[in-house]
Amino acid sequence: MNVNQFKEELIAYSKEIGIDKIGFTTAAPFTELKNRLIRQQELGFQSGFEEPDIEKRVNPSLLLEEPRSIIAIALAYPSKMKIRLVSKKGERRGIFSRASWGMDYHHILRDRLKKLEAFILEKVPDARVKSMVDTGELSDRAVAERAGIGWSGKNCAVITPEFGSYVYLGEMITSIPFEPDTPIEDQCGTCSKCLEACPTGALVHGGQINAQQCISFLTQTKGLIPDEFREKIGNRVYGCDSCQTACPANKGKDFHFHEEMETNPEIEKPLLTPILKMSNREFKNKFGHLSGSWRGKKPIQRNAMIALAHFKDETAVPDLVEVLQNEQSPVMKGTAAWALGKIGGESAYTALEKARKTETDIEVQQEIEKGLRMLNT
Ligand code: B12
Ligand code: SF4
Ligand code: SF4
Repeated sequence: MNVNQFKEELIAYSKEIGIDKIGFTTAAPFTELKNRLIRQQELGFQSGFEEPDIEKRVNPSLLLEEPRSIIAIALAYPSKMKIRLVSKKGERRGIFSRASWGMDYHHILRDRLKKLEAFILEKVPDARVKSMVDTGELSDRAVAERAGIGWSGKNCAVITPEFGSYVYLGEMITSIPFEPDTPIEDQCGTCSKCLEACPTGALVHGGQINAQQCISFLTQTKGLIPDEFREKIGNRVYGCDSCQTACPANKGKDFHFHEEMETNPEIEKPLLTPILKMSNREFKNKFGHLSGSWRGKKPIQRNAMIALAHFKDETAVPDLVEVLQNEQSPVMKGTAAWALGKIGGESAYTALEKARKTETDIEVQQEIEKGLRMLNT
Protein backbone atom coordinates (compact mmCIF):
# COMPACT_ATOMS: atom_id res chain seq x y z
CA MET A 1 0.00 0.00 0.00
CA ASN A 2 1.21 3.50 -0.85
CA VAL A 3 0.46 5.38 2.39
CA ASN A 4 0.72 8.84 0.84
CA GLN A 5 -1.72 7.93 -1.90
CA PHE A 6 -4.06 6.38 0.65
CA LYS A 7 -3.91 9.58 2.69
CA GLU A 8 -5.02 11.55 -0.35
CA GLU A 9 -7.87 9.10 -0.99
CA LEU A 10 -8.94 9.40 2.62
CA ILE A 11 -8.92 13.19 2.45
CA ALA A 12 -11.07 13.10 -0.70
CA TYR A 13 -13.47 10.61 0.92
CA SER A 14 -13.72 12.71 4.09
CA LYS A 15 -15.07 15.60 2.02
CA GLU A 16 -17.67 13.31 0.43
CA ILE A 17 -19.05 12.27 3.82
CA GLY A 18 -19.26 15.76 5.30
CA ILE A 19 -16.04 16.23 7.23
CA ASP A 20 -15.09 19.88 6.87
CA LYS A 21 -11.45 19.62 7.85
CA ILE A 22 -9.11 16.69 8.37
CA GLY A 23 -5.55 16.60 9.68
CA PHE A 24 -2.97 13.95 10.54
CA THR A 25 -0.47 13.68 13.33
CA THR A 26 1.80 11.07 14.85
CA ALA A 27 0.78 8.88 17.77
CA ALA A 28 3.65 10.19 19.90
CA PRO A 29 2.85 11.03 23.53
CA PHE A 30 1.54 14.54 24.28
CA THR A 31 4.32 15.56 26.63
CA GLU A 32 3.57 19.30 26.85
CA LEU A 33 -0.09 18.52 27.53
CA LYS A 34 0.88 16.16 30.35
CA ASN A 35 2.59 18.94 32.31
CA ARG A 36 -0.34 21.18 31.63
CA LEU A 37 -2.87 18.65 32.90
CA ILE A 38 -0.85 18.00 36.06
CA ARG A 39 -0.63 21.76 36.69
CA GLN A 40 -4.39 22.22 36.12
CA GLN A 41 -5.07 19.38 38.56
CA GLU A 42 -2.74 20.87 41.20
CA LEU A 43 -4.42 24.25 40.88
CA GLY A 44 -7.91 22.73 41.13
CA PHE A 45 -8.73 24.25 37.73
CA GLN A 46 -10.19 21.09 36.15
CA SER A 47 -13.90 20.58 35.62
CA GLY A 48 -14.08 16.94 36.68
CA PHE A 49 -15.61 16.01 33.31
CA GLU A 50 -12.19 15.06 31.91
CA GLU A 51 -10.83 11.49 31.87
CA PRO A 52 -9.11 11.28 35.29
CA ASP A 53 -6.16 9.08 34.20
CA ILE A 54 -3.59 11.57 32.85
CA GLU A 55 -1.35 8.81 31.42
CA LYS A 56 -4.23 7.62 29.23
CA ARG A 57 -4.91 11.19 28.14
CA VAL A 58 -1.41 11.76 26.82
CA ASN A 59 -0.32 8.34 25.69
CA PRO A 60 -2.14 6.94 22.62
CA SER A 61 -0.28 3.63 23.00
CA LEU A 62 -2.34 2.97 26.15
CA LEU A 63 -5.49 3.21 24.05
CA LEU A 64 -4.52 1.23 20.92
CA GLU A 65 -1.82 -1.37 20.43
CA GLU A 66 1.15 0.01 18.47
CA PRO A 67 -0.50 3.19 17.21
CA ARG A 68 1.21 4.96 14.31
CA SER A 69 -0.96 8.02 13.64
CA ILE A 70 -3.98 10.03 14.73
CA ILE A 71 -6.51 11.44 12.28
CA ALA A 72 -8.21 14.61 13.54
CA ILE A 73 -11.53 15.79 12.15
CA ALA A 74 -13.47 19.03 12.48
CA LEU A 75 -17.08 19.82 11.57
CA ALA A 76 -18.20 23.44 11.36
CA TYR A 77 -21.42 24.43 13.14
CA PRO A 78 -23.73 27.41 12.70
CA SER A 79 -23.25 30.57 14.75
CA LYS A 80 -26.50 32.20 13.70
CA MET A 81 -30.03 30.82 13.67
CA LYS A 82 -31.64 30.77 10.22
CA ILE A 83 -35.10 31.34 11.66
CA ARG A 84 -35.40 34.52 13.68
CA LEU A 85 -37.88 34.71 16.53
CA VAL A 86 -40.14 37.71 16.64
CA SER A 87 -39.95 38.63 20.30
CA LYS A 88 -43.24 39.31 21.99
CA LYS A 89 -43.60 41.70 24.89
CA GLY A 90 -43.16 40.04 28.25
CA GLU A 91 -41.80 36.78 26.79
CA ARG A 92 -38.68 35.66 28.58
CA ARG A 93 -36.39 33.22 26.86
CA GLY A 94 -33.22 31.37 27.78
CA ILE A 95 -30.42 30.41 25.43
CA PHE A 96 -28.51 27.21 24.78
CA SER A 97 -24.94 27.83 23.62
CA ARG A 98 -24.10 27.18 19.97
CA ALA A 99 -22.40 23.85 20.63
CA SER A 100 -25.82 22.61 21.74
CA TRP A 101 -27.79 23.70 18.70
CA GLY A 102 -29.43 21.00 16.60
CA MET A 103 -28.75 17.30 17.04
CA ASP A 104 -26.17 16.30 19.67
CA TYR A 105 -22.81 16.62 17.88
CA HIS A 106 -21.50 13.38 19.43
CA HIS A 107 -23.88 11.43 17.18
CA ILE A 108 -22.93 13.43 14.09
CA LEU A 109 -19.16 13.12 14.54
CA ARG A 110 -19.38 9.45 15.52
CA ASP A 111 -21.30 8.83 12.30
CA ARG A 112 -18.54 10.49 10.25
CA LEU A 113 -15.79 8.61 12.10
CA LYS A 114 -17.60 5.29 11.62
CA LYS A 115 -17.74 5.91 7.87
CA LEU A 116 -14.08 6.83 7.85
CA GLU A 117 -13.25 3.65 9.80
CA ALA A 118 -15.22 1.53 7.32
CA PHE A 119 -13.35 3.14 4.40
CA ILE A 120 -10.00 2.41 6.03
CA LEU A 121 -10.88 -1.17 6.96
CA GLU A 122 -12.12 -1.92 3.49
CA LYS A 123 -8.77 -0.90 1.99
CA VAL A 124 -6.61 -2.15 4.88
CA PRO A 125 -8.51 -5.01 6.57
CA ASP A 126 -5.86 -5.66 9.21
CA ALA A 127 -5.64 -1.99 10.30
CA ARG A 128 -6.40 -1.14 13.92
CA VAL A 129 -8.53 1.95 14.61
CA LYS A 130 -10.03 3.64 17.66
CA SER A 131 -12.24 6.72 17.37
CA MET A 132 -13.43 9.18 19.97
CA VAL A 133 -15.36 12.43 20.36
CA ASP A 134 -15.36 14.51 23.51
CA THR A 135 -15.93 11.66 25.96
CA GLY A 136 -12.79 9.75 24.96
CA GLU A 137 -9.51 9.81 26.82
CA LEU A 138 -7.54 12.10 24.50
CA SER A 139 -7.64 15.88 24.50
CA ASP A 140 -9.50 16.61 21.25
CA ARG A 141 -7.97 20.09 21.14
CA ALA A 142 -4.39 18.95 21.67
CA VAL A 143 -4.80 16.37 18.87
CA ALA A 144 -6.41 18.90 16.52
CA GLU A 145 -3.73 21.49 17.20
CA ARG A 146 -0.89 19.06 16.51
CA ALA A 147 -2.65 17.79 13.36
CA GLY A 148 -2.82 21.31 11.90
CA ILE A 149 -6.60 21.77 12.24
CA GLY A 150 -6.23 25.11 13.98
CA TRP A 151 -4.26 27.08 16.52
CA SER A 152 -4.87 27.05 20.23
CA GLY A 153 -6.47 30.40 21.07
CA LYS A 154 -6.19 32.46 24.21
CA ASN A 155 -9.85 31.53 24.79
CA CYS A 156 -8.58 27.88 24.92
CA ALA A 157 -10.50 26.99 21.72
CA VAL A 158 -8.95 25.45 18.65
CA ILE A 159 -9.47 28.10 15.99
CA THR A 160 -9.46 27.18 12.30
CA PRO A 161 -8.64 29.90 9.78
CA GLU A 162 -11.61 28.71 7.63
CA PHE A 163 -14.42 28.28 10.17
CA GLY A 164 -13.18 30.10 13.25
CA SER A 165 -13.61 28.22 16.53
CA TYR A 166 -17.16 27.07 15.79
CA VAL A 167 -16.00 23.55 15.02
CA TYR A 168 -16.59 20.25 16.78
CA LEU A 169 -13.56 18.02 17.08
CA GLY A 170 -13.00 14.28 17.03
CA GLU A 171 -10.21 11.84 16.24
CA MET A 172 -9.18 8.33 15.30
CA ILE A 173 -6.02 6.60 16.45
CA THR A 174 -4.77 4.24 13.73
CA SER A 175 -2.07 1.66 13.12
CA ILE A 176 -1.28 3.20 9.71
CA PRO A 177 1.83 5.41 9.53
CA PHE A 178 0.26 8.42 7.77
CA GLU A 179 2.57 11.38 7.11
CA PRO A 180 1.85 14.04 9.78
CA ASP A 181 0.63 17.53 8.84
CA THR A 182 2.21 20.74 10.10
CA PRO A 183 0.60 22.68 12.96
CA ILE A 184 -0.79 26.14 12.21
CA GLU A 185 0.93 29.16 13.67
CA ASP A 186 -0.70 31.01 16.53
CA GLN A 187 -2.69 33.93 15.15
CA CYS A 188 -3.91 35.56 18.37
CA GLY A 189 -1.01 38.02 18.43
CA THR A 190 -1.56 40.90 20.85
CA CYS A 191 -5.36 40.47 20.89
CA SER A 192 -6.95 39.66 24.26
CA LYS A 193 -10.62 40.32 23.54
CA CYS A 194 -11.73 36.93 24.89
CA LEU A 195 -10.10 37.53 28.26
CA GLU A 196 -11.85 40.87 28.53
CA ALA A 197 -15.20 39.38 27.44
CA CYS A 198 -15.26 36.48 29.92
CA PRO A 199 -17.93 37.43 32.50
CA THR A 200 -16.32 35.57 35.41
CA GLY A 201 -12.57 35.90 34.81
CA ALA A 202 -12.39 32.14 34.20
CA LEU A 203 -9.69 32.70 31.59
CA VAL A 204 -6.97 33.33 34.13
CA HIS A 205 -4.28 33.72 31.45
CA GLY A 206 -4.33 33.44 27.69
CA GLY A 207 -4.87 29.71 27.02
CA GLN A 208 -5.50 28.79 30.65
CA ILE A 209 -8.93 28.31 32.19
CA ASN A 210 -10.15 27.80 35.70
CA ALA A 211 -13.05 25.55 34.74
CA GLN A 212 -14.62 25.94 38.18
CA GLN A 213 -15.32 29.59 37.33
CA CYS A 214 -16.44 29.01 33.76
CA ILE A 215 -20.15 29.62 33.15
CA SER A 216 -20.23 26.75 30.69
CA PHE A 217 -19.12 24.43 33.50
CA LEU A 218 -21.41 25.99 36.10
CA THR A 219 -24.50 25.50 33.92
CA GLN A 220 -23.61 21.79 33.74
CA THR A 221 -23.28 21.20 37.49
CA LYS A 222 -26.03 19.66 39.59
CA GLY A 223 -25.72 21.55 42.88
CA LEU A 224 -26.54 25.10 43.90
CA ILE A 225 -24.64 27.65 41.81
CA PRO A 226 -22.22 29.60 44.06
CA ASP A 227 -23.66 33.05 44.86
CA GLU A 228 -20.96 35.07 43.11
CA PHE A 229 -21.77 33.51 39.72
CA ARG A 230 -25.57 33.53 39.72
CA GLU A 231 -26.04 37.00 38.30
CA LYS A 232 -23.32 36.42 35.72
CA ILE A 233 -25.13 33.46 34.20
CA GLY A 234 -27.74 35.81 32.73
CA ASN A 235 -30.22 33.89 30.59
CA ARG A 236 -27.86 31.04 29.64
CA VAL A 237 -29.62 27.76 30.31
CA TYR A 238 -26.68 25.75 28.96
CA GLY A 239 -23.08 26.64 28.08
CA CYS A 240 -21.51 29.98 27.30
CA ASP A 241 -20.20 31.51 24.10
CA SER A 242 -18.87 34.89 25.25
CA CYS A 243 -15.16 34.14 24.67
CA GLN A 244 -16.00 32.97 21.16
CA THR A 245 -18.43 35.69 20.09
CA ALA A 246 -15.82 38.26 21.15
CA CYS A 247 -13.15 36.64 18.98
CA PRO A 248 -12.24 38.48 15.75
CA ALA A 249 -11.39 35.14 14.11
CA ASN A 250 -15.11 34.26 14.33
CA LYS A 251 -16.29 37.46 12.67
CA GLY A 252 -18.66 36.62 9.81
CA LYS A 253 -18.22 32.88 10.40
CA ASP A 254 -21.56 31.08 10.14
CA PHE A 255 -21.66 27.77 8.32
CA HIS A 256 -24.69 25.64 7.59
CA PHE A 257 -23.10 22.55 6.05
CA HIS A 258 -24.96 19.94 8.10
CA GLU A 259 -28.72 19.64 8.09
CA GLU A 260 -28.66 17.90 11.51
CA MET A 261 -27.13 21.00 13.08
CA GLU A 262 -29.95 23.35 12.08
CA THR A 263 -31.80 25.00 14.91
CA ASN A 264 -35.37 25.47 16.00
CA PRO A 265 -35.35 28.68 18.06
CA GLU A 266 -38.36 27.48 20.05
CA ILE A 267 -36.01 24.79 21.37
CA GLU A 268 -32.60 26.45 21.62
CA LYS A 269 -34.05 29.81 22.73
CA PRO A 270 -36.86 28.38 24.85
CA LEU A 271 -39.48 30.21 26.84
CA LEU A 272 -38.37 30.01 30.44
CA THR A 273 -41.46 29.52 32.61
CA PRO A 274 -42.75 26.36 30.84
CA ILE A 275 -39.39 24.70 31.61
CA LEU A 276 -40.14 24.82 35.34
CA LYS A 277 -43.24 22.66 34.97
CA MET A 278 -41.94 20.11 32.48
CA SER A 279 -42.38 16.40 33.16
CA ASN A 280 -39.42 14.12 32.38
CA ARG A 281 -41.16 12.99 29.21
CA GLU A 282 -41.82 16.56 28.04
CA PHE A 283 -38.20 17.45 28.73
CA LYS A 284 -36.96 14.47 26.75
CA ASN A 285 -39.28 15.23 23.84
CA LYS A 286 -38.24 18.85 23.62
CA PHE A 287 -34.56 18.85 24.60
CA GLY A 288 -33.50 15.18 24.57
CA HIS A 289 -31.72 15.42 21.19
CA LEU A 290 -29.51 18.35 22.29
CA SER A 291 -25.99 17.83 23.64
CA GLY A 292 -27.02 20.30 26.34
CA SER A 293 -29.47 17.83 27.85
CA TRP A 294 -26.79 15.36 28.95
CA ARG A 295 -27.09 16.26 32.64
CA GLY A 296 -30.86 15.84 32.61
CA LYS A 297 -33.78 18.11 33.44
CA LYS A 298 -32.92 19.58 36.83
CA PRO A 299 -29.80 21.63 35.92
CA ILE A 300 -31.69 23.22 33.01
CA GLN A 301 -34.63 24.01 35.32
CA ARG A 302 -32.29 25.48 37.91
CA ASN A 303 -30.65 27.64 35.22
CA ALA A 304 -34.06 28.70 33.92
CA MET A 305 -34.94 29.99 37.42
CA ILE A 306 -31.68 31.95 37.55
CA ALA A 307 -32.54 33.42 34.13
CA LEU A 308 -36.03 34.41 35.34
CA ALA A 309 -34.39 36.14 38.32
CA HIS A 310 -32.04 37.88 35.89
CA PHE A 311 -35.06 39.26 34.00
CA LYS A 312 -36.86 40.04 37.28
CA ASP A 313 -39.90 38.45 35.68
CA GLU A 314 -42.81 39.00 38.08
CA THR A 315 -45.13 36.78 36.04
CA ALA A 316 -42.89 33.84 37.02
CA VAL A 317 -43.55 34.28 40.76
CA PRO A 318 -46.48 31.79 41.02
CA ASP A 319 -44.41 29.10 39.25
CA LEU A 320 -41.40 29.77 41.46
CA VAL A 321 -43.61 29.60 44.55
CA GLU A 322 -44.86 26.24 43.36
CA VAL A 323 -41.30 24.97 43.02
CA LEU A 324 -40.46 26.24 46.50
CA GLN A 325 -43.51 24.54 47.99
CA ASN A 326 -43.76 21.30 46.06
CA GLU A 327 -40.30 20.28 44.81
CA GLN A 328 -38.29 17.61 46.62
CA SER A 329 -34.83 18.68 45.50
CA PRO A 330 -33.10 21.19 47.83
CA VAL A 331 -31.23 22.65 44.82
CA MET A 332 -34.50 23.41 43.05
CA LYS A 333 -36.20 24.78 46.16
CA GLY A 334 -33.17 26.82 47.17
CA THR A 335 -32.76 28.36 43.73
CA ALA A 336 -36.49 29.17 43.62
CA ALA A 337 -36.19 30.92 47.01
CA TRP A 338 -33.24 32.97 45.81
CA ALA A 339 -35.01 33.84 42.54
CA LEU A 340 -38.11 34.96 44.46
CA GLY A 341 -35.94 37.25 46.58
CA LYS A 342 -34.38 38.71 43.44
CA ILE A 343 -37.70 39.33 41.71
CA GLY A 344 -39.47 40.62 44.80
CA GLY A 345 -43.07 41.69 45.37
CA GLU A 346 -45.77 40.91 47.92
CA SER A 347 -46.49 37.30 46.96
CA ALA A 348 -42.78 36.43 46.77
CA TYR A 349 -42.37 37.81 50.28
CA THR A 350 -45.40 35.93 51.64
CA ALA A 351 -44.20 32.65 50.10
CA LEU A 352 -40.70 33.05 51.52
CA GLU A 353 -42.04 33.90 54.99
CA LYS A 354 -44.31 30.86 54.87
CA ALA A 355 -41.52 28.55 53.71
CA ARG A 356 -39.22 29.90 56.43
CA LYS A 357 -41.52 28.46 59.10
CA THR A 358 -41.66 24.93 57.72
CA GLU A 359 -38.43 24.31 55.80
CA THR A 360 -36.12 21.75 57.42
CA ASP A 361 -33.25 21.52 54.92
CA ILE A 362 -30.32 23.72 55.96
CA GLU A 363 -29.28 24.67 52.41
CA VAL A 364 -32.82 25.69 51.50
CA GLN A 365 -33.20 27.60 54.76
CA GLN A 366 -30.07 29.58 53.87
CA GLU A 367 -31.46 30.43 50.43
CA ILE A 368 -34.78 31.51 51.97
CA GLU A 369 -32.90 33.84 54.34
CA LYS A 370 -30.92 35.23 51.40
CA GLY A 371 -34.15 35.80 49.51
CA LEU A 372 -35.75 37.59 52.46
CA ARG A 373 -32.65 39.73 52.99
CA MET A 374 -32.83 40.85 49.35
CA LEU A 375 -36.49 41.79 49.85
CA ASN A 376 -35.78 43.72 53.01
CA THR A 377 -33.01 45.87 51.52
C1 B12 B 1 -13.58 19.33 30.15
C2 B12 B 1 -14.11 20.09 28.95
C3 B12 B 1 -14.68 21.32 29.19
C4 B12 B 1 -14.58 22.03 30.53
C5 B12 B 1 -13.15 22.63 30.63
C6 B12 B 1 -12.74 23.44 29.38
C7 B12 B 1 -11.24 23.62 29.18
N1 B12 B 1 -10.90 24.71 28.51
O1 B12 B 1 -10.43 22.81 29.60
C8 B12 B 1 -15.75 23.06 30.42
C9 B12 B 1 -17.02 22.45 30.98
C10 B12 B 1 -15.50 24.41 31.11
C11 B12 B 1 -15.88 23.18 28.91
C12 B12 B 1 -16.43 24.26 28.28
C13 B12 B 1 -16.51 24.40 26.90
N2 B12 B 1 -16.27 23.44 25.98
CO1 B12 B 1 -15.53 21.76 26.40
N3 B12 B 1 -14.55 20.09 26.63
C14 B12 B 1 -13.99 19.54 27.66
C15 B12 B 1 -13.26 18.25 27.27
C16 B12 B 1 -14.12 17.05 27.67
C17 B12 B 1 -11.85 18.08 27.87
C18 B12 B 1 -10.99 19.36 27.81
C19 B12 B 1 -9.68 19.24 28.54
O2 B12 B 1 -9.13 18.18 28.65
N4 B12 B 1 -9.17 20.37 29.05
C20 B12 B 1 -7.91 20.42 29.74
C21 B12 B 1 -7.00 21.44 29.04
C22 B12 B 1 -5.76 21.67 29.93
O3 B12 B 1 -6.55 20.89 27.81
P1 B12 B 1 -7.24 21.16 26.37
O4 B12 B 1 -7.97 22.43 26.38
O5 B12 B 1 -7.97 19.93 25.95
O6 B12 B 1 -5.94 21.25 25.42
C23 B12 B 1 -5.23 22.48 25.21
C24 B12 B 1 -4.41 22.96 26.38
O7 B12 B 1 -3.93 21.84 27.09
C25 B12 B 1 -3.31 23.73 25.67
N5 B12 B 1 -2.00 23.65 26.33
C26 B12 B 1 -1.28 22.56 26.56
N6 B12 B 1 -0.13 22.92 27.18
C27 B12 B 1 -0.14 24.24 27.29
C28 B12 B 1 0.81 25.10 27.82
C29 B12 B 1 0.56 26.48 27.79
C30 B12 B 1 1.56 27.39 28.37
C31 B12 B 1 -0.66 26.98 27.22
C32 B12 B 1 -0.94 28.43 27.15
C33 B12 B 1 -1.62 26.08 26.69
C34 B12 B 1 -1.33 24.72 26.74
O8 B12 B 1 -3.17 23.15 24.37
C35 B12 B 1 -4.20 22.23 24.14
C36 B12 B 1 -4.77 22.46 22.75
O9 B12 B 1 -5.42 23.69 22.61
C37 B12 B 1 -13.16 18.42 25.71
C38 B12 B 1 -13.24 17.12 24.91
C39 B12 B 1 -11.95 16.34 24.98
N7 B12 B 1 -12.03 15.07 25.25
O10 B12 B 1 -10.88 16.90 24.81
C40 B12 B 1 -14.33 19.39 25.37
C41 B12 B 1 -14.09 20.46 24.31
C42 B12 B 1 -12.77 21.11 24.58
N8 B12 B 1 -15.19 21.48 24.57
C43 B12 B 1 -15.59 22.04 23.53
C44 B12 B 1 -16.51 23.12 23.56
C45 B12 B 1 -17.21 23.46 22.26
C46 B12 B 1 -16.73 23.83 24.75
C47 B12 B 1 -17.49 25.17 24.90
C48 B12 B 1 -17.30 26.16 23.77
C49 B12 B 1 -19.00 24.82 25.06
C50 B12 B 1 -19.88 26.01 25.34
N9 B12 B 1 -20.26 26.79 24.32
O11 B12 B 1 -20.26 26.23 26.47
C51 B12 B 1 -16.92 25.69 26.24
C52 B12 B 1 -15.67 26.58 26.02
C53 B12 B 1 -14.95 26.95 27.30
C54 B12 B 1 -13.49 27.32 27.03
N10 B12 B 1 -13.19 28.59 26.87
O12 B12 B 1 -12.65 26.41 26.96
C55 B12 B 1 -14.95 21.51 22.26
C56 B12 B 1 -13.92 22.52 21.73
C57 B12 B 1 -13.93 22.74 20.23
C58 B12 B 1 -12.88 23.74 19.81
N11 B12 B 1 -13.05 24.27 18.63
O13 B12 B 1 -11.93 24.02 20.52
C59 B12 B 1 -14.33 20.14 22.79
C60 B12 B 1 -13.02 19.74 22.10
C61 B12 B 1 -15.40 19.06 22.55
C62 B12 B 1 -15.42 18.61 21.10
N12 B12 B 1 -15.09 17.37 20.86
O14 B12 B 1 -15.73 19.34 20.18
N13 B12 B 1 -15.35 22.09 28.28
S1 SF4 C 1 -17.19 29.94 28.14
FE1 SF4 C 1 -17.86 31.89 29.10
S2 SF4 C 1 -17.26 31.77 31.27
FE2 SF4 C 1 -16.18 30.10 30.15
S3 SF4 C 1 -14.19 30.99 29.63
FE3 SF4 C 1 -15.52 31.42 27.89
S4 SF4 C 1 -16.45 33.45 28.32
FE4 SF4 C 1 -15.53 32.70 30.22
S1 SF4 D 1 -10.31 36.88 21.02
FE1 SF4 D 1 -8.26 37.38 20.26
S2 SF4 D 1 -6.89 36.49 21.81
FE2 SF4 D 1 -8.88 35.55 22.12
S3 SF4 D 1 -8.79 33.68 20.94
FE3 SF4 D 1 -9.68 35.24 19.60
S4 SF4 D 1 -7.93 36.08 18.47
FE4 SF4 D 1 -7.10 34.95 20.21
